[in-house]
Amino acid sequence: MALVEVQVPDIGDFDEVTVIELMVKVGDTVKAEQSLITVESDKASMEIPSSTAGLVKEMRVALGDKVKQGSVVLVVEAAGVVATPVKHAAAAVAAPSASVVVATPVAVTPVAAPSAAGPVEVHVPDIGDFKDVVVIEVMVKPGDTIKVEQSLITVESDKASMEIPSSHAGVLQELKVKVGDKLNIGDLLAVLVGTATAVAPAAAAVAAAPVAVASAPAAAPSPAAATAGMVAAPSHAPGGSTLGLPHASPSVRKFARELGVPLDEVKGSGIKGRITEGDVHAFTKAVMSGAAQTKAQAAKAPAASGGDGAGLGLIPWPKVDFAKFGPIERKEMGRIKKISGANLLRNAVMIPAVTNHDDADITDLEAFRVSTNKENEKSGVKVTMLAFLIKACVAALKKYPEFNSSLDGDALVYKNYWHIGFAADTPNGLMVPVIRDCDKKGVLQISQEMGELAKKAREGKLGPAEMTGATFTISSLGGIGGKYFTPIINAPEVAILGVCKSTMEPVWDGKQFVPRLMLPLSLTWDHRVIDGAAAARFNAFLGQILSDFRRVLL
Ligand code: CAO
Repeated sequence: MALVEVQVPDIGDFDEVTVIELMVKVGDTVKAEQSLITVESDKASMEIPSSTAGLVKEMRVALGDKVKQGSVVLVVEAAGVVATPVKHAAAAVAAPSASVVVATPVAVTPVAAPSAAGPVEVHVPDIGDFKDVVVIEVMVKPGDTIKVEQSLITVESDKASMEIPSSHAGVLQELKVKVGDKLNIGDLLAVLVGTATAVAPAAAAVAAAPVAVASAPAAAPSPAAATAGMVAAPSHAPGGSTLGLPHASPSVRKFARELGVPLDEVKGSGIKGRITEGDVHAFTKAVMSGAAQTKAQAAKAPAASGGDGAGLGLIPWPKVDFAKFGPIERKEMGRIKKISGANLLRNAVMIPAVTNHDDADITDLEAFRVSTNKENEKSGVKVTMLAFLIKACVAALKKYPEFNSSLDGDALVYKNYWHIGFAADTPNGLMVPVIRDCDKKGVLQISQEMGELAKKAREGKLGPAEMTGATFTISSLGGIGGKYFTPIINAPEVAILGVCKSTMEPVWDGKQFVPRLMLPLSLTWDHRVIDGAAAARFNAFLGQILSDFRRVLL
């Protein structure tokens, strides 16, 4: 089998372009027309295809090399298929047939009268073989003053991107295309008014045109045309993105678009930070595995502490090298902490929450609880203050049903069941088991279920069904201490009750100060659903029930 040198074909006006991407390596089998390398000038990026099918035996270019027409890209052991057999002056190498963008002067059809000062239509010029090129960028807007040859839009095929220049000068009255539109030669792009200076006919609508170098050598650009109006794809200027577009080849951008990858979030590993197909692959993998998030994802679901606030338009989270100030130890947070952290952050950020603080006199209730526990000592079930609180809350939720509702768009969903969640402190982090149908259960049964669920939570044995469906949550720090706090609502619930440690306090009974056991209550509520007055009434009602539990029966 013959060894064939694949050369850079006629690339028009570009006498020296830089190799910015190698798309094949020694040992690869390439097809005819398959892209081998990407080269870039300051005006265009283009993929150089293979003229020959076969096995790559030798690479003759490296990243950063400058190449020009006739430079040998690689040596292929030809498989016998030659794309467009053409005798080349330098060697018997076929030139690529239709994949290289070069500049060629072509008249726009139709061209408006050059001297007219009235509206002038600008059309897509001859863009050679390219059909249905996609508008990927609009560079001007109505009202802009446009110069002759100023780029109006960028279009892209799978092999190249190119800018379409204006054939006339004037003020842009109307833009007829938008990003995503598919265009062909002659399509109306824009309407200009005012000075309508047209380009000299020969260069009027010179645009990047794909030229089949081998089959149509006569179509190569004249130097005059090339300098006059040719514009081919400056969408990836070296060293970063230009005009807001990421630094990547057309095929990589097409690939990213197909996958829905936001290319401007992909870090380029190629020369001058260029994004390669491998980078897009790696980014996709990272997002799919949960190791990374797109900005859109982060905005929807801010991460526990890793959220950088980008979606909220906040300044980034401070990054501090704590080791500079003293010895440190770094420990990854557990799974539950990460999950609950993300939920807490969302709820704290998205709910306009307000907290009302109040005290309930539980002197009599506590006495009753202690005596009940004494009587029930043998049963093994200890009645807790939290169980009484759950019953009291169900009574308050029934009286004020919006506290037992959820927001669904512009509607409120009122629930005719009363499942109460309670925050449980576990070695793995905060969990919220749910006791179902608390309206149908007595304090003893609630106490018993609570004990079992709290135990399961600490052992990490709660099933998903035991943690879902709550209509209201109580977070009790009563066994630990504190006075008041501001609990975070457990969405989609609309309120949560925080309870702290009861203390004996002097309370004025109208005649004198008497010692009463006072329980601090902190009710946080969603102000979209509940008003401050309703929250105060809810707390006051709860206080009444707790001070005289017989009211639960009413
Ligand atoms: N005031 C004074 N004492 C109280 C009290 C209160 N409000 N609530 C409970 N106590 C007492 C109990 O009577 C018990 O005392 P005895 O042992 O003398 O009887 C002691 O505190 C311990 O109670 P407990 O914590 O075992 O039981 P509980 O029903 O109060 O709470 C549970 C159960 C699961 C809620 C609790 O163990 C827990 O995990 N609390 C933490 C919840 C939490 O972390 N909330 C914060 C969420 S926001 O980060």
